[in-house]
Order: sequence, then structure tokens, then C-alpha cells
Amino acid sequence: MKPQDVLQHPTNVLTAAQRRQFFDKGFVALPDYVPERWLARLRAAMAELLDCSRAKTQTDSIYVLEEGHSANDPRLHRVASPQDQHPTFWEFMTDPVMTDLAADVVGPDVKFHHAKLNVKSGKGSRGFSWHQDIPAWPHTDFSPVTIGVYIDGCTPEQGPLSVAEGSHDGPLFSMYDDDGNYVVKIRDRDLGWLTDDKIRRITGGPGTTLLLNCRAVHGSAPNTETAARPLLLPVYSSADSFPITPSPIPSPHQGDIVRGLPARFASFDTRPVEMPPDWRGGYKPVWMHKNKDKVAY
Ligand SMILES: O=C(O)CCC(=O)C(=O)O
Repeated sequence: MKPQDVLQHPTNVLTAAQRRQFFDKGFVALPDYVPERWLARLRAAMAELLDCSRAKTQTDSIYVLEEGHSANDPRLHRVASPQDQHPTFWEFMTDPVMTDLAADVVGPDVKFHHAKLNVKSGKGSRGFSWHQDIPAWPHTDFSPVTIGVYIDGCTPEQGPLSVAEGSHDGPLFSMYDDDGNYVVKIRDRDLGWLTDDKIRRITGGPGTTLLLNCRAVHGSAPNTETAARPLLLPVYSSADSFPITPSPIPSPHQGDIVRGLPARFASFDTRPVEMPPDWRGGYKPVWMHKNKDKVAY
């Protein structure tokens, strides 16, 4: 569904000005949005996943380990598809606290695509280079939205998710490096326009929530504090927006309608998107490429 059609529907959670900001700037932040009763449950579920990771000695398709990880001191960069690892995450992602919010920017019929939990353990070595999300999972239009929830909040030193304001209205950049590797990183020579005054670093207390347009240029620095910086990142789209490539982070829930009704017709936006590699046979994670800083997926 296109923004002009979404705007025909009343909002559930956002004010009209907040929704306008999302469409004009490519993001909107909601301080302390998720209530503590949910945050407590999400923390408990995350603690269970962290416990499971003690048995891991190397990164796999679910657990991305941070340097220094051990059974005694589990350190995670990311958990892929947390909703498939613990029921609390799926309950949360299908609760109106999330789906009504998604509906404000994708329209009343909402579809789930995938999710990640970026734990970003303290004193970590990894950030996320500047990139755009939609080239990794192209859809028939640009309705997909990532809703980021800081489970414990985020300080400026914890590597806040940072957005280039207005960049969703600009071009899509290549996510390949000069050797043809799919690195989900914008080349330095394509970033001359990105001056500090355009960067919005999203910080805030526990439950602070960010809606991020799928075309927006974003990234984050490593977490230099001791405490981890868990950020839960489910992705939703309009029900009439369809993925056109296999997902790099597959889930049995991909395509589930989590609010409203399925679509009979697809929505199309003909602006071009660079295609990712053919992932039918499985995804080669970015961290398997030579340069470890080139991590986004
Ligand atoms: O967790 C972060 O700080 C950034 C995450 C991100 O950009 C991504 O997962 O695509």
C-alpha cells in the first residue's frame, strides 16, 4: 500500500504529526512506548536465549556470537528469528501494541516478514555499516517497516541505531562491494552526501521504539558500554505488498497476516531495486565475508 492510501485511514497509536514525520523523514521515534509489563517478559525470554547460546562455540544461522563468547560469559551480537526460538517474542509481535502501530504506517491489513534481536553485547567489536534494508528483501512496493524496540533503552555510547534523515526519498545504493560480495554496506564513495547534520541517533529509555522506512539509510557504531543493548527488530508490510525474493532470515511465520485481512491484489511501486544474490539454496551471512565490520544481516 502506498503512503497516500495509508493516509486515508485513521491512526491507532501515532498522532497525525508523528505519522507525517514517518512519511516525510523516513523514521519516527516513540520514547518509552512499550510498557514495562511487556519489557519484563521480553527480558526473561531473551535471558533464556542467552542461556541456550552457552552451548554454542561458533556462529550459526540463529546465533551470531560476539567476540569473547564462552559458556561462562555468553556474548551475542544477534539472534535471528527470535519469534521462532521463544513463544513470548511471537506473542509480542502479534500483540496490538505492535500491530496497531504497524498499521499506522502500512495500512489496516498487516503482514509479518521476519525479525531479529540485535543483542549487541557490551564492549563489543561490531557495529552495523551504513546500509538500506529493502535490497536484502525486495518487495513489490516500499511499504515494509522495521519496528525497533530498545528492550533496556540505549545511551549514546551503546551504538544507537542512527538514521540519515530523508534518505528514504533518495536512491537505493548498491549493497555489493567491488569484488561482487553481497556485504549489505554502502560503498564509501557513495556516502559523500552523508554529513553529520543529517544523522539522527535514536537513544532513549527502556521501551523506546523506532519506526524505520525500508529505504532509509541507517547503521550503528559498536557498543562501548558494559551493558548489552538489545534491540528487537520485527519487520511488517502492508498485506498487499509481496516479497519477490527468498528471505535471508526465513521463518515459518513469514507471510502471516497479523492484523486485518489478506490481500487479493498486489500493490506495485515500479522504482527499481538491486537484486540480492539467489538465496534459494540458503543465505551466506555477511559475517562469513572477509571483513567482519561489514555486518548487517
Ligand atoms: O542494531 C542496530 O544498531 C542496527 C541494526 C540494523 O541496521 C539492521 O539489523 O539492519
